Amino acid sequence: MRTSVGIIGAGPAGLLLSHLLRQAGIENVVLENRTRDYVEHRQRAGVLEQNTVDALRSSGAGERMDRLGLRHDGIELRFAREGHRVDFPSHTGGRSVMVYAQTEVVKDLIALSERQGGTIRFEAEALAIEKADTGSPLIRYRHEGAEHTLECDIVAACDGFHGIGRQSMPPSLLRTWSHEYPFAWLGILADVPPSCDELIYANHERGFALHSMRSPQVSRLYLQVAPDEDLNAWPDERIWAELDARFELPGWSLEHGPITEKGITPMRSFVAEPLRYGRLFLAGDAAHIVPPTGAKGLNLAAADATLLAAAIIQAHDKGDESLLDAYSETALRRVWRAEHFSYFMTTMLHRDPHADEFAHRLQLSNLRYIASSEAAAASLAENYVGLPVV
Ligand code: FAS
Ligand code: PHB
Repeated sequence: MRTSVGIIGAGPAGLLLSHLLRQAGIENVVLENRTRDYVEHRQRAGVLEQNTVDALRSSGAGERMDRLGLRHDGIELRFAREGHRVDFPSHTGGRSVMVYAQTEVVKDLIALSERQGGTIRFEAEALAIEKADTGSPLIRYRHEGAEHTLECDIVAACDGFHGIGRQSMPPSLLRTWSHEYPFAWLGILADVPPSCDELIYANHERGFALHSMRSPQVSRLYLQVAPDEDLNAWPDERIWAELDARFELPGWSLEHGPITEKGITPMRSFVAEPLRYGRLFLAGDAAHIVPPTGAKGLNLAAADATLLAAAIIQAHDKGDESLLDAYSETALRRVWRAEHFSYFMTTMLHRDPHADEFAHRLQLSNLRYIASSEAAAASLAENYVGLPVV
């Protein structure tokens, strides 16, 4: 089989890239090793920054998001038994975020591909990327028990942290940086209306907690736990008791309800450079990972897809490869900004079990500064809603 762009991975990066290329009339094929049902129900991100909202809307993929998504104009920082709201529009010229789960974005993009004659091969495992340093790269993949070859002009590895894309870069070319955190997140979905209209990020001496949501009927909540935490040690009652303790605020209480899903997410920062080798390009988690405290994972994937799509379209329509040549440097400038913001939010809000009381008081000082300074609040707001994709 032959196509213009071979895309590995039907996550946000691969699906948005495929959608944007199809809108521009550029043929592409997506190879996804999991089933459609699996990728549509894999619980991950919950917040879309302004750029992602704009990209979905402007490309005709935002109708259901605008119908079901929840626009959020701020977040609450909760610490020392106080709550302080950080407003977004007043600090960012009207920009905000949308609470709309990654699962829903994936469903919308797959449904659009199906309606518009796109090609997504599910249960198709990419085995190798070959000839990336030539004008005719190819992807070897297994589908329905047989091995196949997909010949392309360009390969986009949108195959996540454990995919083959990054591993297909020459080791002599690739440089990586990583940082592990001494904690993880225990996340739950609960059939109970959110206890607050907005997200609450809580710094408590017992540890970090996050109040988020999926709809007016479903809450999404997270607790900081040890990196090797045993999920079996967390019955529902213990989870609710710990959340109550960490969100404590006079006159406020957390609504409890049936927990329908629970899981533990490790925390790491990771960046690989460069994002290109010949006709092979990396996008999304294949190239970088952020701790979810800054709600940047999905949004970085979407920004990479937007940048890479624009570069491929310009090369295809005008024969001008200048954006393709600049893709790695342009994307990485944004990646490192999001890495810093995610590290900043994570280290300000989580209790490092190895840190001393001095570190904790620095955290409280930083939180009080954001709560009392327009400049500090504006800096958090503009990073949270997402700096323009340039
Ligand atoms: P993805 O990992 O989403 O997609 C890659 C796809 O490639 C997968 O479907 C995979 O099956 C496929 N693939 C891999 N190898 C393949 C092969 N050889 N052949 C074919 N297909 C292959 N971010 C937040 O902002 N907030 C959160 O709360 C949050 N929670 C998370 C929880 C978990 C458990 C994880 C792992 C991540 C979380 N993230 C969160 C980050 C997450 O949203 C990612 O940033 C986002 O999924 C990145 O999208 P992609 O780059 O498309 O990668
Ligand atoms: C979520 O709703 O899953 C969510 C929201 C904000 C974050 C991380 C996760 O920072």
